[in-house]
Amino acid sequence: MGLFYSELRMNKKIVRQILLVLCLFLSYNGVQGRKKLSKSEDMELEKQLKLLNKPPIKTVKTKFGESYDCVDFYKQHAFDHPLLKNHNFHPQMKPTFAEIKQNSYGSTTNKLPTIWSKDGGCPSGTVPIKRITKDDLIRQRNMPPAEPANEFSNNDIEQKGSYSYQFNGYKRAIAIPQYDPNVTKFSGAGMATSLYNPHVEGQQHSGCRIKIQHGSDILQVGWRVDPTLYGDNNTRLYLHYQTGKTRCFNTLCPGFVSVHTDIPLDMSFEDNLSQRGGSPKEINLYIYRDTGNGNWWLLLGPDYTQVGFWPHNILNELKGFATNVEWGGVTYNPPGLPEPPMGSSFFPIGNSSLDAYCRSITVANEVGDSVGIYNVVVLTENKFAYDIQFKGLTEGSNTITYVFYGGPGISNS
Ligand SMILES: *[C@@H]1O[C@H](CO)[C@@H](O)[C@H](O)[C@H]1NC(C)=O
Ligand SMILES: *[C@@H]1O[C@H](CO)[C@@H](O)[C@H](O)[C@H]1NC(C)=O
Ligand SMILES: *[C@@H]1O[C@H](CO)[C@@H](O)[C@H](O)[C@H]1NC(C)=O
Ligand SMILES: CC(=O)N[C@H]1CO[C@H](CO)[C@@H](O)[C@@H]1O
Repeated sequence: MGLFYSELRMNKKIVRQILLVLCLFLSYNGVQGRKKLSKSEDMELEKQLKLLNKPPIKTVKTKFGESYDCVDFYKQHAFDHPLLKNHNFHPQMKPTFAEIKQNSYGSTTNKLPTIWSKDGGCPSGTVPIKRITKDDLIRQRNMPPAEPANEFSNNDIEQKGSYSYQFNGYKRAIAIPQYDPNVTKFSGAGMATSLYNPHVEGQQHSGCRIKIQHGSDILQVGWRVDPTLYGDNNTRLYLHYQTGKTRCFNTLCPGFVSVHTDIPLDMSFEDNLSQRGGSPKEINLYIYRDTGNGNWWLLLGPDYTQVGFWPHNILNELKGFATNVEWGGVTYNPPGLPEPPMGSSFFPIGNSSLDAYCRSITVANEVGDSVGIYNVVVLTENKFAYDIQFKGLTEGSNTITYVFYGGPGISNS
């Protein structure tokens, strides 16, 4: 028995080493490939860069030393979308929401971080955009396929309990609202999420998000550690939308219209991360549909700062309401490599200072009123790697809902 196990371990070790060598070889080839770009490939990249990078009015720096271009509102890449050619948007645009109920009380609420150096951020009438480099484009060619778009229903989850099959490399630990006949159409969702920096390698990524969906239209906002997307291991904000054959992150393809001069969609949270056992650092994230015109807004922070919106006319099913909402963690591992850690990298035990969480989860109903969610159904796609639990905790005179999620992934040792 002992021999068998140690042999197995040995084999695993060898396999891992082979994989590692393969990876190194592949990435070495990648670097070589970079030098060997054919002339036409190179020209294609230059063309893409020219489309993506608009001439800046000014370039500013964050306190972490990253540069952002301040791009004239009207020149942003969003407006290269064929359906936005004749838009009448302007930098002072505001949504016309029914009042959003302040539902994110609690002692750990943070103000939105200021990310700019002491020289300040972008001037009004502009939006901050990270300049894309050729290396970014080459690296992003290795982005995995999008997360499968199946919509979980309460029935699916209750019947199957825990999915444990390989899901195209994606693993989720998520909560969805329990079916409520009074709220079947959603015009938004929100949460406060604690910020962590799970360790990822190679093409793995790990994060947490809100996802709202109707059929094959999906909008997401969250944070993630994703070196393939970002070229570093920082915990960063991300947006993703998919509709028809279009799927894209942040402003890498046209669609999302930024209005805020201070908030880049890929902003780093590197000095505002939670340390396990300490008081959690978090950010409030909301996606709300403007009941007036059907545009979907991204709001951020405890004051619902208006960052920008997905115009309704670039969407299909989400021209109307969402039929599904998810909160929770997602990881990706390329085939043959282990699952990375998720959240705080530990299985949740129901303590907000030890576990990663989504708290004060809300939806907006058909008429746009924000509704706290007190009953959810939870799903873990690999219960050996990740777990999730839902809990209401009394804090002062309030009950705060927590979706605790996370786990170590499949350990490498
Ligand atoms: C749905 O709304 C009706 C009428 O307001 C109410 O009586 C009922 O309790 C609600 N159902 C649920 C599940 O909340
Ligand atoms: C991210 O972290 C891994 C593991 O520490 C490291 O191997 C890799 O070089 C880092 N990637 C970047 C882009 O910094
Ligand atoms: C949660 O964890 C913290 C840090 O370890 C500890 O101080 C606190 O007592 C725990 N809370 C509960 C309710 O167990
Ligand atoms: C939102 C938040 O907590 N922001 C803090 C991030 O960290 C910096 C430096 O530690 C603080 O100055 C911010 O207030």
